[in-house]
Formats: sequence, C-alpha cells, structure tokens
Amino acid sequence: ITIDAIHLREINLPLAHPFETSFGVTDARRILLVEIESEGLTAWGECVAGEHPYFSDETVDTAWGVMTGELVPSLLNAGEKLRGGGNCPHIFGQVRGHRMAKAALENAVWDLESQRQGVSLSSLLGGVREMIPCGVSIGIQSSLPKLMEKIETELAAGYQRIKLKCKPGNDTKMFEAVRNRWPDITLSCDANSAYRMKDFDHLIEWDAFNLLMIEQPMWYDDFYFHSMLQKRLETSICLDESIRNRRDALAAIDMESCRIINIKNGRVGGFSEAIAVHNVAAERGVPVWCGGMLETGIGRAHNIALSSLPNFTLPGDVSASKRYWSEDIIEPEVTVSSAGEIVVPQVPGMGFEVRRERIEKLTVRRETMKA
Ligand code: OSB
Ligand code: MG
Repeated sequence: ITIDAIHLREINLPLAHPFETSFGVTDARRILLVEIESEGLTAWGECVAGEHPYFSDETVDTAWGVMTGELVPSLLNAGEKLRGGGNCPHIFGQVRGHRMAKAALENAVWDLESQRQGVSLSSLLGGVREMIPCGVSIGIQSSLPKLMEKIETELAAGYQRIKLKCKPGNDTKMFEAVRNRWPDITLSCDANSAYRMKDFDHLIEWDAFNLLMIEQPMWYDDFYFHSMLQKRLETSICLDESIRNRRDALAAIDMESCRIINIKNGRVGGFSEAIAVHNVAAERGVPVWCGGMLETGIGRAHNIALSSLPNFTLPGDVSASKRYWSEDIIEPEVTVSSAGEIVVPQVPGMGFEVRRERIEKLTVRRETMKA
C-alpha cells in the first residue's frame, strides 16, 4: 500500500450530557483524528485517549507526540511491509505501549484495506453478525430520581442492558433502588477500579442484585486480587482496564480473574489485537462485548464492525450517536432499533460518510506528514 499523506488533527466537541465515572466528569472531548490518503482513497481512525491520564496512562497529547515522532514516520516508511492493517503491530513493534495511538493509525489502515478490497470493514475483520445487540453505560447521576429517569428513557429506547457507573458511596443503595423498580432487566455495573481489598465483603453483598457482571472493581492493572475476589463472588467479574492484549486475556481467564471480557480496540492497540483477544476468549468459552470510550461516529463505526465478530455475544456499550453529540461527524448518524440493535453496514469500508466540512470547523490543531 502506498500512503500519500497522513493528516492528524484534534477536534473539540462538547458532549450532549456530562459523563461521570469514579475517576471524574467529562463535559467535552478533545479528540485526535487520523486521516490516511492513499491512491485516491481516504480512510479515517479515531484515537480514544482522554484529555487526562485517568482511564489509562495515554492522553491526547501523548498520542499526538508519539504519532508525529514515531508511529506516522514508521508507517510512511514501511514500504512493502504494509499490505494491510494486520501488518501494523509489527511496523509499530519497536514502540512500547501507546496502544491508543497505535490503534487510531492501525484502524485507519484496516478501513483503507476494506475500501481497497471493496468489502465491508465488518467482513474484513471476520464479522458474521448483521445486527449487534446494544446496551448503555449510564454515568453517575446527581440524584437517584435523575438516574431512574435516565434508565426509563434508555429502556424505552430498546437498549438490552443497562450498565451503571458506581463508586464507594454510590453503589449498594443505587442497585437496591433500581432492582426494586426493575427486578428483571439485564443490569451490570462498572467501578473503574474504585475498590480495594478492604471492600471485599461489601462487593460480595452485590450478589443479591443478580448483576450480569461487575466491571473492573479493583486496581486498573490487576489480575491477582480480581482472581481472589472472583473466587468469593457468584457474580461474574468483567475486566476492562487490565486487559491490554491477548496474553493478558489468557492470564486473566486461566487465573479466573474474570469470566467476561470487555474489548476496546483502543485499549488493546487496534483491530489485530482486539481480534486476538476475541479469539482466545472464544477458545476458552469466555464471552466478550465491545466497550466504548465516548467516541465520535468514526470510532463508533469501527466499534460496530468489531462487534460483528462471533464471540461478541453480550450487548456492548456501543449506542446511538445522539446519546453523545448534538450532531455527529458522520452521516447517517448511528441509530438503534426499538429492539436495541444497530445494523452492521455491508457496503465497502466502514459504511458511514465523514462530514469533512463539520470536522474542519471543529479542528483546533493539525499536522500533515508525507513520506
Ligand atoms: O470504563 O467503559 C468504561 C467511558 C470513558 C472511559 C471509560 C469507560 C467509559 C464508558 C462509556 O463506560 C462507554 C460509552 O458509552 O462510550
Ligand atoms: Mg469500563
């Protein structure tokens, strides 16, 4: 593949609703977009790193620095080594970490490859689903009535699973209230690493709430203590932050640190590793689902394609554009059916048009690099 140019840009986009997790509140996103120009085609990627290093150690600025300093030059100089997205992990191999930065570039290359082959991104990745089941992640709310109203809205929209962000002081009472009102909905929670060993007995009480899973209750980089907790819990643990690659997935599964895995392609470094995590989990009978990072339409389209792989059997956090943005940067916007499903595009490429004029208006920083 000959790459003519790689354009990096940062756009600023306010969220339609602030999103609160145990690590903080996000009102607006600074988002790094990658655009690859190659032989008349244009492909896009989105970097999911946040403004602050709170979810992971990467940020928009570290990603910008490592892309311009290392990753983009390696890609531009890859020559015949670059035949598709699957070659990117090797091309980027000398750079340790920086998985979100790598993923943005690698995923743009997969997007380009799908356009070149005239196939959908979903089928290039090995997808089999025509529709993906969708859930929502609901941020911490300022009051219980506000939360109940949000849940009601999302259930009415058809979403198949409700995930509640939780933290110490915002947990057991909330689950109790939600379960009293909706005894049978598919409910889960995500602590984003807010608990410690002293909280084991407290966490075990949640077995009473019939949660589908408890996501990342302990340290962001831990397997061992999650394994100790999982042995004492009936409820399944799902790991998000801890799983960086296929080997982590294998360790976590074999140590019984979790029984479910959240796959985010940014967190694992791109589609190649996401597929590898998906496959190793499938071999061991561990279901996976696709997480979200408050993406714009570009990252969202890539998440939809990934979610079409066979072992994505649980509803993911991939939901409608309008839950995040007053106006998305793709068209059509991502919508969810009343059955809580998103249709997987079957046309060549990612299946959505990028709204370039809107992106131009939102751009606050740019850089073009050529071979
Ligand atoms: O832990 O899954 C997470 C958002 C930002 C950072 C981390 C997480 C999340 C979400 C939101 O849960 C998922 C989404 O709706 O995009
Ligand atoms: Mg999570």
